[in-house]
Amino acid sequence: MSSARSVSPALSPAHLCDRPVSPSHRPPKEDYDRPAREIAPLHYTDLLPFNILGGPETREFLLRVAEVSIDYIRETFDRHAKILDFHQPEQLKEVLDLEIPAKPMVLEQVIADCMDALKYQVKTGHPRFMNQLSCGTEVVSLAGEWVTAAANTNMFTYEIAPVFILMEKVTMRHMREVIGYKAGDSILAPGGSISNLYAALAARHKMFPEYKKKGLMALPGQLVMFTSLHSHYSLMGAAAAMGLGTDNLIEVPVDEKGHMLPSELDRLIQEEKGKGKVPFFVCATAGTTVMGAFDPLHAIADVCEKHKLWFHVDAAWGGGVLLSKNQRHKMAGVERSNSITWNPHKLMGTLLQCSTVHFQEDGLLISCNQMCADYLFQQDKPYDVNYDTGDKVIQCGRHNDIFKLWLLWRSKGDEGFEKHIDHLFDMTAYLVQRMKQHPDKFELLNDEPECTNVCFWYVPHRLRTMKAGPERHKILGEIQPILKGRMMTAGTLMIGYQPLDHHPNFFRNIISSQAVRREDIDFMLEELDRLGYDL
Ligand code: ABU
Repeated sequence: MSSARSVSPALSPAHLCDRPVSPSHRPPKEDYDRPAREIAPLHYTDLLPFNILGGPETREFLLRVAEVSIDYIRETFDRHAKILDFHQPEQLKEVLDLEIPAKPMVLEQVIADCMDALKYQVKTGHPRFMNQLSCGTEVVSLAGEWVTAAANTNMFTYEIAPVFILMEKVTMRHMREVIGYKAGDSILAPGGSISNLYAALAARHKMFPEYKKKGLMALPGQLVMFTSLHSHYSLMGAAAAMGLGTDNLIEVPVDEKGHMLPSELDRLIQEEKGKGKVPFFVCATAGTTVMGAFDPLHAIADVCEKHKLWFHVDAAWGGGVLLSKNQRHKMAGVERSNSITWNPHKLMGTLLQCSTVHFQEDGLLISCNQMCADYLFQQDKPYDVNYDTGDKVIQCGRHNDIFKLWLLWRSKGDEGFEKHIDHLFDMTAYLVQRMKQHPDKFELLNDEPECTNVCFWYVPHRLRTMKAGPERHKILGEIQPILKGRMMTAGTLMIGYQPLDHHPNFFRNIISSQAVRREDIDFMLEELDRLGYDL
């Protein structure tokens, strides 16, 4: 899709009607300025657009809701406030009124509903929320999300989202430059899993373009794809969704730090070929979900080149390191990839959700996914229809995820983002340093974390003198979920846990929030000991 299309002469500006818009439906000027009536007893019908004179009340209502959000944000950053007020589902159903009424409710109730929704919500922006890869609340990004909601548009065509489409083009080009791609194409997708799926679909399309039309009959044999044992489960989802079957996602062994072993990749590709299967796609991971390991990209690129396979990098988590001169060496070789997933809603702190996928080759995404729906993607529109990006994806509707990222990047610049990433890594280094000062209480699984994942077991008092080894790990694996339960009940700290390979449950602490300070890390270590000492 590289040929520019001309503006339809029938709709060129010279032919546009220049008659003024009739003012007949505008409210009188003085109505904008009058004080709002008390909104508590009013109903939705007193607001715009039901009441065309309801401008002041609409403004008042929205300001009240904005205040509810702002109060929540302030409390989120208050270290003395709890992260959550945990209730079991049945208890929560009792304290909340969630039923849909037959009759309209007054605006006072609508505002109270907003407050209630936030009252029991986990404050994922709290400096002591370390539970997910996406922690933190970036205020400028939040402002972007508010504006996005006000604009409430769909991202499939330039026709209805002209400014946002241009922002998407500029921001995606900038990200490709940061990656090191000379040209290419990109799209925002609903999450890293779908981004990975887009990459695998494009890879199959590149190798077997007839598949789009003819389906399985176009394939010479059973396709297989490769990813590391520690990669994200979405690769398995992609293998299932694409009709390969999960047995045809080959998991490549990793070393003890969680890096894919390129020699094993090479061996497994040859093994699968020997079975008559058709390898087409390799996914390396830059920042594995649990350990935060970065696969060796150059070595994997060499294997892909040797076997002429598509090289995808899942950097949903780790992609942010590309913005830091101190950290980007971890992704050396990424410029050799065919595609990369990179989620700004993780390390970069953009509000959820904001996931991008980038391709080295331009034109492939649209060639792979285009269905030419006549009602949306008319080719005779009065502008260059190359700006209608919606036909590049298998979705139809696409949420506007770009504005909050673009606005955040404008506010920080590349420089601000570099500081942002460096801060996260500084805090991680501090956490590891502090844990190493107390080896009796904290047993580190990755004592030199590559990303901001710090994996560890908390050791309660009674086990501190027990010999390290599988027996102690087994008991520790049973204790960590109990400690997590205590954290949630206390509401003071949230850290996720999981098993991995032969390791029983351990904590995975994530620092991806700009709010985290040394004092939060000091608090965390003390709080773990306070809550878990007697377990
Ligand atoms: N890609 C999913 C992220 C999972 C997590 O936050 O731990």
